[in-house]
Amino acid sequence: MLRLPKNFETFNEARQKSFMSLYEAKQSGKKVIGTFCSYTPVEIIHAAGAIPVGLCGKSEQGIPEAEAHLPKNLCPLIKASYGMALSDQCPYFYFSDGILAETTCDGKKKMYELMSTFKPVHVLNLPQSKDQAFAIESWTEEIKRAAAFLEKLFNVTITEEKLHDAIVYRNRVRKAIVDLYEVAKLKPSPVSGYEISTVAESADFHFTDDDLVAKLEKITAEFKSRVRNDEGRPRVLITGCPNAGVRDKLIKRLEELGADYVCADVCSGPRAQKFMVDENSEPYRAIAERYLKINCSVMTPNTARFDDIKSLVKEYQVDGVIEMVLQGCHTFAVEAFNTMKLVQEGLNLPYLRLDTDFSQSDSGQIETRLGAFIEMMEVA
Ligand code: BJ8
Repeated sequence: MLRLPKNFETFNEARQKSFMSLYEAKQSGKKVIGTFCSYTPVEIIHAAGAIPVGLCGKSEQGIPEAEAHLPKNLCPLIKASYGMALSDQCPYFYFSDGILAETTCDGKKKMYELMSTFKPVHVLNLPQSKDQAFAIESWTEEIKRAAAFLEKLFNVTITEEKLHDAIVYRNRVRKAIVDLYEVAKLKPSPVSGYEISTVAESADFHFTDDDLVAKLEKITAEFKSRVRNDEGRPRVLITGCPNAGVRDKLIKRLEELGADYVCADVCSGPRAQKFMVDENSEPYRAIAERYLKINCSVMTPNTARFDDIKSLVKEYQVDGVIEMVLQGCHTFAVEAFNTMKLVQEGLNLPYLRLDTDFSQSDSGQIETRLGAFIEMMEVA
């Protein structure tokens, strides 16, 4: 009989429900692998018979505990992720049998060293540049090495057939998520971007045997059937660091103030979800190729990100771009200079950069800047 975490009673209802579905999966013998990055090839986790679960910290919770071990000026995403794990406050980390981590930014890869003292952690060495010929070779080998870690951890064999089934399944889920995001291409979008992204992100916490794809397709159809009459609201693309930890003070407030959040150039958004794994090639190589297409600022150079922003602005009929940079994230902070140039000079659109963390202390200041930004945008 598995033990519930000691602070289980303090979880809110939604969290308790999601945790209980994972608890039941564990009771039935399922294994769980925690992940922290969009570069983690989840197909090998499925093929090992385990459930992948995204573990990134999304609030201030865990940060005080993390700061006992980590520098205060580190990125809040890293501190919250580590602190939640360390203090047993993350139900998903609690039930993870192991972690598939990656060498993305310096803060994360050094944090994993500390995390490995209380959970089995395997780190994939992600190439820092995807344009070099050796990148695809070494990344394919890294994915095979991670698969071997899972085989050993769970005493299973990842067959080519299981890997193929996992590839087909994840492609279907990705396609359903892209279709969901694309509801916001309608003008006006029938649903708020806050609502769309809430549903899209909840797909990461699907632990039951229900058909996730069917569920997403049903919600997408329902969203498309909605009618909204408030035309003339400016349409915004948000780019930069992952924004789950600042959703309320940024996305929710932006929409309450009168703009529509229609698109995200972030690693969990349509930009990365649109890449599929080739179902007809050698599976490890095909998986490696798919994940290396992700445009994250940890890569150098990362020029394809700017091509993506250009296409997304056009496809989603965007009137302005907001870049959110988390405190201590050097790669996105440096790259922001080029985003600003592209948006202001190349696309001739208003650009707003917000540097923030997971605290609420700057909510008022952000609200004032969002209000002024909305006034600058001209609705096409
Ligand atoms: S693919 S965006 S999830 S690395 S943790 S880099 S915010 S300093 S999260 Fe990321 Fe993978 Fe890229 Fe996406 Fe900066 Fe903070 Fe590092 Fe961060």
